[in-house]
Amino acid sequence: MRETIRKEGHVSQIPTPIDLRSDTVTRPDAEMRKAIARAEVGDDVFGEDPTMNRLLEQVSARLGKEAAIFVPSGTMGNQICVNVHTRPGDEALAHVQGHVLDLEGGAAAALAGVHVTGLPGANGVIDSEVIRHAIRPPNEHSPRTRLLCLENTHNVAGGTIWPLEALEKASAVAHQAGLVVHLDGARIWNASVATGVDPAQYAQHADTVMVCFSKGLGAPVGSAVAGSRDVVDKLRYVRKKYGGAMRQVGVLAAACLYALENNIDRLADDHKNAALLAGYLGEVDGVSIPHPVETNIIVVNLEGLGVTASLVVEELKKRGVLAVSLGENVVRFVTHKDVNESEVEKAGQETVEVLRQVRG
Ligand code: TLP
Repeated sequence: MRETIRKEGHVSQIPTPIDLRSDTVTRPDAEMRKAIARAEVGDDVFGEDPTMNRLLEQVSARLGKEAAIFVPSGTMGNQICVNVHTRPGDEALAHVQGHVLDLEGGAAAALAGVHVTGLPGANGVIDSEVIRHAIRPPNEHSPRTRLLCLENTHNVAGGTIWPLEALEKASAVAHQAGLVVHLDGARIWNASVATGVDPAQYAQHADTVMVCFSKGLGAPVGSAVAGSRDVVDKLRYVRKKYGGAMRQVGVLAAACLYALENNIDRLADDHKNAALLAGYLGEVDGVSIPHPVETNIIVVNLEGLGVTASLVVEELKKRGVLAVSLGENVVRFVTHKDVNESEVEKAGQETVEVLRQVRG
């Protein structure tokens, strides 16, 4: 892909970067834009947006829940659930690298008054015994452990998938102790395509499930939370408080419906491309890929090279490849519908060269 720029009277061709920073960078394609243009709309705060109502019916059906609510971002979806499931002073449990704990601006503490305790777990999967031990017995000194947040696929652990059985066990331990279970399923579609497990099978083990349309599915904006009717009514109230109740949202819902109907199966291509890229990166001495590449995310550890992630990200940028640093020595690459196989191959070749060059 190339784009044309005009500078001082010249027309020159510069390569468009191969953007592997996130699947959030995907843009609505021509067909999705047509669906957006055709959308029937109404005021969603009055519950009168027909396209939104269709989306919510479809989301709750796909996730096997009674009802669903739309939110502008995955972060808001997770955080309204934290708020509804807890009282100020309560404790929530999450993976130590969980999005809800680490990547949402401290919102659980700032907005819900909840502290989130991070639990270890290989590839983002927390063992049910670890959860059992972390749940505090009720007493007048300790915070009340009220909520368990799980993430499938797990972003920072490299897009890894919760085995259904492990999810069931984790959820059972939490429920037995009277906790509520929330599933951050921002990329549940990727987990489902990679395993063949229906999203509703994952969702059945959680009281609320947040899903995103704006990542690999390619919608410009939008996430939803599904759960019981009662919990969704409570979420509506908190969404309003957090500023997430919107008006003629049918234009967004149309994009999300289009994404659900057309862009799920093709996630398999992103997974193939991620495996392809991992193959290139794994060739370089000193570079390790600490988690299995099961979906569309590749987390690369550069400790063995003795160089920082930010240096590698800078060098890659000069060669037209974009990735993000997830820490001093960790770089993340994400494949998605706006990068094709040959671009991924090119990115792989450039990255191998950069890694060999910076190692000296
Ligand atoms: N993740 C983004 C960044 O925030 C890191 C990304 O580029 O991957 N849950 C999970 C598992 C996520 O990966 C994300 C976004 C969210 C929630 C939040 O979604 P948004 O960005 O819509 O608030």
